[in-house]
Amino acid sequence: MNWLDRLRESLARTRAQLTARLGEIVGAPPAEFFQQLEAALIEGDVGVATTQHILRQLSDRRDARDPAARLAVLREILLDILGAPAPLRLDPPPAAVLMLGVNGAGKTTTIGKLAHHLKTSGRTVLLAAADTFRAGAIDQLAIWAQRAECELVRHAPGADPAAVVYDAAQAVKARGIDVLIADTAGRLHTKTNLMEELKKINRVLTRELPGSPVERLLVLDATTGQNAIAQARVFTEAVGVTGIVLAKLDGSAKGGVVLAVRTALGLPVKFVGLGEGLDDLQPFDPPQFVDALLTA
Ligand SMILES: Nc1nc2c(ncn2[C@@H]2O[C@H](COP(=O)(O)OP(=O)(O)OP(=O)(O)O)[C@@H](O)[C@H]2O)c(=O)[nH]1
Ligand SMILES: [Mg+2]
Repeated sequence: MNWLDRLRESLARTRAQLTARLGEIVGAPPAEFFQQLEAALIEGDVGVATTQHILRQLSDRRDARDPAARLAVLREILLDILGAPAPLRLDPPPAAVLMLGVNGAGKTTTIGKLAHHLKTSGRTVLLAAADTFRAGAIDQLAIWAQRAECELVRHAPGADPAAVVYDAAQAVKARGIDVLIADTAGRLHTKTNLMEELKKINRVLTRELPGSPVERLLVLDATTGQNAIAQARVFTEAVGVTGIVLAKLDGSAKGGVVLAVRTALGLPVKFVGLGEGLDDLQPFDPPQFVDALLTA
């Protein structure tokens, strides 16, 4: 199956909710069309604010009064919201990627998949096991390092995560490795001390890799829907998020949260996770996404 088919399959449940409904209502009189579209978007977890934004844009467009043109106009509006693709900043090397997110969002799995993706595109990768908090977290990352065939810097469980990141930064500089990816402990975004620890890790990275791009990717679980927005706000305030990875889009009926993330936070979605395998991470492509969402 190619990437587009995988994406379409992953969005099947969101699409079933949205597109089937759109098909039924697209020829309806304007008032009814808008009312039904609003309900469909809210159910697809597009969020209230983003839904209102979409409806406002749509009602401002004269060409959307023609039922035959409605879907095409809607497509344009969604594309406008999502903006241009936002690739990872990795140059000049060594670059760092700090993986953030609440417990179980999909950070460690995303790191494994991202390492594989980067290696496939010809970059060398080193993983830093800076989740020293959860039992088993270091071994879990070690398994991914093996699968993706990349290097790993680890300390003992319970060690200072900032010290792991410090050693990893020295290692990428000394060995000429292109990308350092740091795992972090899942944390309740409400725990202040844990957020402070994250700031420290981030400081070490920027200090030890001067002049290097540091991506701070927030992994959001697509199945949590609107709650993801609240999480993103807190991480953004703590360390300044540079992009979103929307994990577990496969099987979620809430793919619309991609749009909410973009309008509510102004943050680009950089990758989507479509499963638990090495190949299941895809750079986010707005036109592909909108087509997979709207085309039955
Ligand atoms: N279906 C699916 N499952 C995923 C995806 N990404 C992660 N998972 C699963 O989600 C669960 C949690 O993933 P982890 O990568 O361990 O999450 P984490 O954020 O590192 O969790 P903590 O370290 O506990 O904070 C695992 O069972 C993963 O296999 C995805 O894109 N699709
Ligand atoms: Mg983890």
